[in-house]
Amino acid sequence: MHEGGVSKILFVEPPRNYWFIMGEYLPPPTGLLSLAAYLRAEVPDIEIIVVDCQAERIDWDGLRRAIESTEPTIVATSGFTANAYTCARTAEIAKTIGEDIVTIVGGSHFSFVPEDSLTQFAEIDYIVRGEGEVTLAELVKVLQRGGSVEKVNGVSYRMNGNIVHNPDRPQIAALDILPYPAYDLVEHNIKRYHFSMMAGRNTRYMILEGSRGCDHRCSFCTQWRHWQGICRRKSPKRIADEIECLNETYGGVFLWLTDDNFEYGTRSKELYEELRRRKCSESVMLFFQARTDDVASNPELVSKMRDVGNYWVMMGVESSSEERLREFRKDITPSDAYNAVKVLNDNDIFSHAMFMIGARRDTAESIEAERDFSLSLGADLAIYTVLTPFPGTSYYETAEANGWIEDSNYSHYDMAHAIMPTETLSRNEVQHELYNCYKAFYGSYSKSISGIFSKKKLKRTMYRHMASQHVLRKLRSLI
Ligand code: B12
Ligand code: SF4
Repeated sequence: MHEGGVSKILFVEPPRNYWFIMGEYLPPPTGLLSLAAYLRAEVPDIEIIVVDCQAERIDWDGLRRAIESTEPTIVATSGFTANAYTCARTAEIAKTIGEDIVTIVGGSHFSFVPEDSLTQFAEIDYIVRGEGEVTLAELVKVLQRGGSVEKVNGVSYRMNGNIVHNPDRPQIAALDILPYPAYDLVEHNIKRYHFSMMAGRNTRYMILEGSRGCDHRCSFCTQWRHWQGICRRKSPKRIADEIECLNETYGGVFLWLTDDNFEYGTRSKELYEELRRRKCSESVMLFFQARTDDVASNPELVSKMRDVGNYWVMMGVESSSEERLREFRKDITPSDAYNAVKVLNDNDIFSHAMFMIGARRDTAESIEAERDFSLSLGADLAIYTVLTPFPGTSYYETAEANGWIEDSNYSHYDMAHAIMPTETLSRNEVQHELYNCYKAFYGSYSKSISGIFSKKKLKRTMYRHMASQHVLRKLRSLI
């Protein structure tokens, strides 16, 4: 259809709202940069441009002008569920500028609902499902040089009025073969990337991948399914090399590992050995997401990672109820949470605990118990979220089959909007309970004062920033 004409691809990070619960931030578009790097290596004759609307303060009209002036033959963008409409709008703008511009989207949302998305959004030509690098490169080659799209595994598209889903593509065996994300394509923006609440407005924030996938099977989580139930890890040497490159070449200091489950037990010894030999470990602030059981059972390794720059750990505590944890298939206990927070606090690592309310059997009483539990843990930060039925999760299948989903506006699927009622609470009451959780955590005057004047620098930064962000007021406006 578009044979022979492809020569310029524009990767777009569209205008988006930030997640107000964690204050103000500006993240680099790491997923797009990873795709761009692989494409550049595989299809050297294609011109690649990345436009990051947030960093460049470009609104929708500005994006239109950017597409007009760059005259791309392909526009590609990425989104998870809460961002799905911004991807469709990007594709729509491209199509109004030129019907021949090929539009491609990917990411964890579109991968799970390709049929619905192609039905709903006529402006999207191709959906790349699952891992993107190899599929995108093959698709671009076919579009550019001719060939049969039917042979490109991992793609969904329309053909002769039907929607076609080519077979899934096997994933890359070893992640170390991937080139480093193409941060050079956004070099002019790098000084702008920051995460105010976590590291301050002037600390350079960058994101890097240490692994893809997870060996666990939590019912509310899209990640393990997105990566075909397999966990692949980069080697410790490769991760350390990337950390060093981000720090020394680009000045990255606050470095967020995308790994959904860092796994101290299986990886930190070697990563520690790699990092302790490098100068960058003295200046980076590493952020990990980890499981409470793993942190609790590996205090020595946690302590070692602190020595090489791991300052902040976020853990999915989820609930104080054994029953709820079983329902979530989370495979942890509430006492893991106490032990894990203690390990982090003892090692002067910022302890960040995530909780989830709004499960089907939650009541006002059970949520109050969860609130009390969260306050008793002693974590530096508690973030409360609402159980959200993301397409692709097993929870979604149950919720859909039982008719629990009351809001199908994907832009509300940000874990701050209540999407479902529980057996005893209306959706609005769940929303109110979320507000009550934050009020309990941030609302007390004495807690805020002790946070603002805490001995821990990160805690002071966090409380000072959050005090200026009016999170409670914003949450109240959702009720
Ligand atoms: C870093 C991160 C953040 C950062 C910055 C994100 C950003 N750039 O905006 C912050 C902290 C701000 C954040 C916020 C949120 N996040 Co977040 N975040 C992540 C995290 C950890 C890493 C993202 C990343 O860079 N991955 C690495 C890249 C390479 O992977 P990828 O994006 O999946 O891309 C690959 C493929 O999917 C595919 N692909 C993707 N896009 C495209 C596009 C094309 C054209 C093609 C061909 C292929 C393709 O190819 C890529 C390479 O193989 C992911 C979890 C994860 N491990 O991915 C969660 C994740 C994306 N976040 C999630 C959520 C829910 C949120 C929040 C809504 C709430 C919350 N509780 O955190 C907010 C919303 C923010 C907003 N309003 O936009 C969920 C999304 C679930 C879903 N299905 O919707 C995830 C998956 C976490 C999870 N465990 O569930 N997040
Ligand atoms: S919630 Fe965490 S532990 Fe559970 S499957 Fe998802 S990434 Fe793995």
